[in-house]
Amino acid sequence: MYWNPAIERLSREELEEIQERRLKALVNTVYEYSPFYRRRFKDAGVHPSEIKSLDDLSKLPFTKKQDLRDNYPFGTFCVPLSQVVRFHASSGTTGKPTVVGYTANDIRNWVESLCRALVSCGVSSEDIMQIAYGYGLFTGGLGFHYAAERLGSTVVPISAGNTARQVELMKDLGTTVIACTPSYMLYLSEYAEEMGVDIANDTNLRAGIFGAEPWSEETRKRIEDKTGILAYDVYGTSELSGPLFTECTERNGVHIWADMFITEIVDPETGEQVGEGEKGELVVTTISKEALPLVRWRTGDITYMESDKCGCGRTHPRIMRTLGRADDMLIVRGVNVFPSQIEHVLLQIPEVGEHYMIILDRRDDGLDEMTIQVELSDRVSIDTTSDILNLEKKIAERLKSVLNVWAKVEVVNPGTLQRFEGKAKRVIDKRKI
Ligand code: DLL
Repeated sequence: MYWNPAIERLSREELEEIQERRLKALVNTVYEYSPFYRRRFKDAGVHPSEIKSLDDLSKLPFTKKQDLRDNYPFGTFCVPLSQVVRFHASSGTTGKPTVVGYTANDIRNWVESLCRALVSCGVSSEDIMQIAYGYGLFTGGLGFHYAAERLGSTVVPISAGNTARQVELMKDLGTTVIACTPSYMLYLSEYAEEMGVDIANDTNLRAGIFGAEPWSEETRKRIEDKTGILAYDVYGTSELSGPLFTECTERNGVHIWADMFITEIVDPETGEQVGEGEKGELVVTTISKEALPLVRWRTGDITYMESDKCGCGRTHPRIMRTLGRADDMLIVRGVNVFPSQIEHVLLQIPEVGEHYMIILDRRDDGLDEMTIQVELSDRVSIDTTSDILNLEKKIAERLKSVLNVWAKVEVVNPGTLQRFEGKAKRVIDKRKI
């Protein structure tokens, strides 16, 4: 099933033709209407007239989160505020928030993008969708809300949190699809169990659309095993509009709609484009946004791209599961470690539960120390101290073989570590406090 079959199955050549046309229009618009971009282009010594084909993309300067912060709140907008119909904003925990503005067309295109995505993972007007992403300035709730309604699905706009109510309404209203962070789904399924509700047998839930934070294949498997649903990945960032892209039923990467976005993967250090299938930072140029168009937006997310035609028949390129953000990378005793690698190792060990915390500290002798607290799975019973010690040793050895750095492992009882209703925060870096 397709939402927009004519566009979703365009040939590569036709898509490139659209991209080229829209890219030329974009550079002219931003140069004319945005003092920020005009200055940027001048500093980079490039004029819109030099952008003649997609190959010229790399002549353009990058745009970064700091640029939006430096020009807070509206300095990067390309339309007068009278044309802006909505704002969203990032939480701003690490500085000024970034504000995103939308024209009526921007909202329409955002909805179009997510409708294509939702249909590609099998959502239809028959579904009852429980939207458990936060509503408000965060883009998750309202993004899903508008698209699900446009599809004709029945929306349960419950927002994040209030977990007992989530379980109760899921049962009573017959929710078939849930949208929330994967960490919240883990918590919700555990909570349901405590309430005596078995999601697999006592509810109609059949699929979940999970994203807004990195998650591994192992987490997907754990969620699916616990709840009997199919778990799909959804990717997006507030600056690009919000949740925009999901996996299709092939579940082999997230389709990025190439008529609206041009994607590149670059080496995060040098900014040079890398080859097909090589890992690097995702850079996106928006070719249909009006209020806040982004030229070569550095997402910070590390992934790789596949552009061969997908088994679902869609021609738009796919990005693979993101490894995390370049700035999430931890440097422990000089070794680069992504939290997602730790999750990958932990959840392959059957005795281990789904919840973990990574704590970094600096010892008196100046060396970094990484402690990983992980819960014992509620499905196994290990009682003796020596069994726990053996398990901790096994986990530490597995981690060392993948990460190349030792971690101190502490196995704790099920239910003792913090749970999250929105994006999980699993790293505490005391070295920075
Ligand atoms: O998280 C938008 C969103 C809402 C996406 C609901 C999906 C579902 P921001 O708060 O701006 O926007 O955070 C964007 O979250 O750069 C990634 O680092 C991370 N992220 C989002 N989706 C995924 C995913 C929303 N599927 C930042 N896998 C991005 C890994 C993800 N990381």
